Amino acid sequence: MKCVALCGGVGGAKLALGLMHVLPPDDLSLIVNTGDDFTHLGLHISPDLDTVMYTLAGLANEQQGWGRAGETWQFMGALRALGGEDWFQLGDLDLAVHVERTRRLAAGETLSQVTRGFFAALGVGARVLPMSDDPVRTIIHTPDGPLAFQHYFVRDRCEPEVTGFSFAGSAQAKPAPGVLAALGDPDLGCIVICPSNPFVSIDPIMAVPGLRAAIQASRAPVIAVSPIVGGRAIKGPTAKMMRELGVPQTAQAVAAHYGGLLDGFILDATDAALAADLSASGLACATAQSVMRSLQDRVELARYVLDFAAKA
Ligand code: FO1
Repeated sequence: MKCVALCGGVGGAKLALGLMHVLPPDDLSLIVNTGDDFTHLGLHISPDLDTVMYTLAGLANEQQGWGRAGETWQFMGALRALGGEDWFQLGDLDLAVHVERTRRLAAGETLSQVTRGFFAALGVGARVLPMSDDPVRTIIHTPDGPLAFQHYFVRDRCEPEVTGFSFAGSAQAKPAPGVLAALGDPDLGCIVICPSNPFVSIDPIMAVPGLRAAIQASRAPVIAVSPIVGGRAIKGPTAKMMRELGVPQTAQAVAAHYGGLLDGFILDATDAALAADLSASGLACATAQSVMRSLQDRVELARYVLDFAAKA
């Protein structure tokens, strides 16, 4: 079955890995959020593309949720000794990706071309597409003014109260090459919205002109996996953001956030009662083991999502 998955940070990369193990490489396209991207120390950093790359290549530091396993921090130590900015940790192995991506972009390559080159070099077969090759930057709005995403997420440790989001550059951004073709493929069997943060991992993708319409126009069922389990986010600030936005921290609220896009919604087994309520409201729901700890969990959830889509 051909599948397109929309993914952001850690939760998205985990399910993407499961999908990669279940589907032949040509049948899986990942559309990855680039709203977290920023320039730091003169380097172009693409965190969600890197989290997906390291995860699919088996190089990820899984406990940390970002960066590489077996990392060393000599560069950061030397940078700190010089009085350089050290709030954003760049490991010695990870640094090679940022330096080389920055060099290739400066030489005129697009983010898609750089991504294709890196994934080929690391032996990852899945088709991984940035949502856009144009700059889109997630801005976090707070009572004290707007914050760049990484300043909110890393420097300020997600502590500021969130009052809203905007995606700078989205109005001028075009879907990256291959994105609309993947979503418009007549043989597409499923569009998966991974259990990523709806606000800062999925909404930036939807903000790229043409993407939401392409998803709506597709005959393929759109299946989302809830990032909220039992009222809590599996990882990251999703539940805190919902609370601050006055949105109930429930899987139902996530389904409502995606509105009419969804043909199906998968909740964690602990939210079975919610699933019954949602099904009664007309949204096809199912429950599964959605907290992915092992590779087997990722593979089984991926298989479950695809089976659910086949029946939707
Ligand atoms: N997240 C942190 O919480 N602290 C860091 O120091 C940090 C460094 C970092 C370096 C490269 C990279 O690709 C990601 C990094 N992240 C870090 C994660 C980053 O903030 C991502 O945007 C989040 O994972 C959300 O997607």
